[in-house]
Amino acid sequence: MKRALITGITGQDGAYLTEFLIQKGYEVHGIKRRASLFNTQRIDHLYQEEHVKNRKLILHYGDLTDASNLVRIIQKVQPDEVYNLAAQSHVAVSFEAPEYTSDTNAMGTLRLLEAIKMLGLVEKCRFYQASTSELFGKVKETPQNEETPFHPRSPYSVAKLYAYWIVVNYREAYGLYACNGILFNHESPLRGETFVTRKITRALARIFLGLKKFVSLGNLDAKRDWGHAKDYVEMQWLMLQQNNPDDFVIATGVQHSVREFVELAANELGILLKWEGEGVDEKGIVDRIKPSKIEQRQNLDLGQKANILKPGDVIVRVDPRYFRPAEVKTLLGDPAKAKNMLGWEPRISFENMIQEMIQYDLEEAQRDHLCKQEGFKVCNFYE
Ligand code: NDP
Ligand code: GDR
Repeated sequence: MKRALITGITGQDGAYLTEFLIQKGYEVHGIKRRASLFNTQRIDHLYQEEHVKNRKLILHYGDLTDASNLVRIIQKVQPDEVYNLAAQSHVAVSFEAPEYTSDTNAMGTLRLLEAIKMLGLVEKCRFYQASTSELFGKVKETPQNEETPFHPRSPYSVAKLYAYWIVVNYREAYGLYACNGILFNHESPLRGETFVTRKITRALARIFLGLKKFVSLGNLDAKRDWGHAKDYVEMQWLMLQQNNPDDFVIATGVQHSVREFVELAANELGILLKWEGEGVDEKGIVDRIKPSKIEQRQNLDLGQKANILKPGDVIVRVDPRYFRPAEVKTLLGDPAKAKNMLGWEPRISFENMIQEMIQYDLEEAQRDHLCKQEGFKVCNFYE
């Protein structure tokens, strides 16, 4: 039985990858951070109590900023494959916490690689690094592939650039089987609530149920190549199953703007939007409600919801708080190498992904709606 160690197991990709590897018959070990509240919600359904024999998922406390603890865990686990998914992964936050972001995303990667080398596991252990399309930043050519020059635009991506090259270096210097997956944005119902896609689906679902009036967003014209996380974790595994290690761009090859994402998500709820204003005055205004779509949602007991929203209501506002000091305006990937060499095709369409995210967030919002109706306090979440 193969043994995998996943850093960042409590995150979006960590959860999907754990599920995937367990299905493949792996024993999965994960590093979780000590937090003052539980932070394992995304993988709780896979967890088994300590006394269960032959457990498939085993968690270890740890942190990428603590080298001795990484050495201890790797020594104990003796992994066949390490997936380094842990990161301070929010680009905007990296401008506010640049040093911590660099320590985790750049030095954390080095610490893992050094631990593998020091423990004499270079022959046994394969290494996957969560690299990113943010490396392309201020893009030099479109679409971006493995040969496109990098120009990172944030402390997050500068740190990931170091991680990218130190992985290449350990491959060339020590013969470690190590791969960079240069993944473009990938989303799902498990996406963190402050990334733009989940922020939109979550907010629109809450607006739809009358729990919130409007959502504040930043640059609506930013364009991304958005795929589904479930499709992308399969790639992370595939990269480690080849004869030779290599780096791969993983993307759909299709691009949408944040504005289009908002429109499609709203449409999924039966809301047609029109846009008014420009720059920081820009607003998304309810133009029409589509009764047929609302009917589709009758199972959620939303009969009266169409009345909560009416044409003329402003449900999206642009707020300069969400503009970034240096923006990545556009990203579009060319996944030809992964398609040819790994035989990979994304399966879940952009539209189906939005549908799934809206459905999930509607169910969450409905729970809060019921609580509110019963007189319980509903938390106002940060964005
Ligand atoms: P998430 O933000 O959902 O998850 C990040 C994970 O890293 C969490 O488990 C988090 O723990 C953990 N973590 C953060 N800091 C540390 C630390 N110092 N020590 C140990 N663990 C830490 O990210 P995703 O799942 O979306 O992304 C996975 C990886 O892929 C990240 O490295 C990201 O930068 C990269 N990436 C993501 C893309 C995407 O579109 N999702 C695209 C390209 C690259 P906790 O739960 O406690 O916060
Ligand atoms: P990104 O994802 O920065 O691409 O990094 P995010 O969803 O945060 O932003 C995408 C684009 O949307 C614009 N935007 C907003 N972004 C957020 N978060 N909140 C807003 O209100 C908002 N309004 C507009 C942003 O300016 C940006 O242009 C993600 C992370 O998962 C990284 O870890 C990963 O490396 C890259 O994707 C690929």
